[in-house]
This record gives sequence, C-alpha cells and structure tokens, in this order.
Amino acid sequence: MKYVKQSLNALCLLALTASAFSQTHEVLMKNRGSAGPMVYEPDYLEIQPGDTVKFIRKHKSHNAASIAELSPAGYPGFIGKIDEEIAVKYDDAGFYGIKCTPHYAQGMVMLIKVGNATLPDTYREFKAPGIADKRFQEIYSRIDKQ
Ligand SMILES: [Cu+2]
Repeated sequence: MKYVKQSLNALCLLALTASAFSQTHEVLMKNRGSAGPMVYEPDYLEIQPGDTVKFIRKHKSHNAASIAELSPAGYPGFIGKIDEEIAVKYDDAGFYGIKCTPHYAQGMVMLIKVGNATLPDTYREFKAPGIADKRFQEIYSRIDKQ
C-alpha cells in the first residue's frame, strides 16, 4: 500500500512538472513590422510539444489560420476569425505554416516548429501566393543556417 501511494505521488509530480514546463508564446498580428507591411512578429517560433501559441491583435483586420499544404499529415487545422485572439496548442512534432487569410498574398505568414522535426521538402517546393512565398523562403534559409 505504501508503495502504491509513493507511485501515485510520483505520477502527480510528473504531471505537475510537465504542465509547469509548457509555455505560451505570443505572436503579434501587425500592419507593419521590421520586415515590412503585414507581418506576424515573430515570423518563426521553435516550441515544445504541449506549448501554446497565442495570436495577439496588435492592429485590426487580421486573423491566424493554418496552411493545409504546410501542416503535418492528418493535422485538422484551424481558422481564426478576423480580429480574434486565439490560443492554439501544439501537441505533435512538426512544422506548421500560419497565414492571415486576407493578407496571405501580401506575405502575412509565419512558421512554427514543434519539437524535433526536419523541414519536409514538400514545404520548400510548395509555392505560396505572392509575397508569402518569398517570406517562407527567407524563413527556410534562416532554418538552414542554424
Ligand atoms: Cu493580416
């Protein structure tokens, strides 16, 4: 009986430890930033499984939505409403592309790396619309330099 109780205590401690280490990362949705007009800041995040990304409305008329072509296989995705400050929890390792629906072609995109993952070639080959493609290629080249 004493052993069972000790094991339960250990399990509780483990659960507490896991939640204590999961973090919330903030991403600003902005009309203009250091990289030019229509940006998420930061435009690239490396987080751990169980972490949450919160999209903050710095300026109006933006949203955050997943990009199907730049998501791991089987990921259901999400679409935030315009001006909605959503919090998205990431449990599975991989790379996740994010777009602002009205400003996708204007390059309002970002990328999130969760856990241990290698950037798939399909991401590099995918042609995002307008300026979004250029911004993704810039993000990929930064990843390559790490
Ligand atoms: Cu936008």
